[in-house]
Amino acid sequence: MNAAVNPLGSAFLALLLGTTAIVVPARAGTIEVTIDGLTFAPVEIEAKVGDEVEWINKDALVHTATMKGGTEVLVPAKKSGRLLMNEPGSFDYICRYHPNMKGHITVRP
Ligand SMILES: [Cu+2]
Repeated sequence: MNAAVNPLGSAFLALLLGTTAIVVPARAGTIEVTIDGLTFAPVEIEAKVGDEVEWINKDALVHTATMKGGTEVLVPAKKSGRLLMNEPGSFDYICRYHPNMKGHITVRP
């Protein structure tokens, strides 16, 4: 292992030096949550910072994924919506229109 050729290492260095840098985590991925019959599935997901969560709405109703604190993704009927996980933490969310719809995202650093 040679730290000098680690691309993340140089990104961190750029950050430390105050250079404008867009850090793209090496293994960013997409975690899919299906909405079907007014239910998020799976209810509990785990992501890493830099991952996106995609909600895929199979219902003929508009839904949202609304986090405590205000971040909200609109998920139109038969369409999908995405959100970049840019901070670690533990987030409960609901659908604004159907508050019985509940989900949870754990975002690891
Ligand atoms: Cu809804």
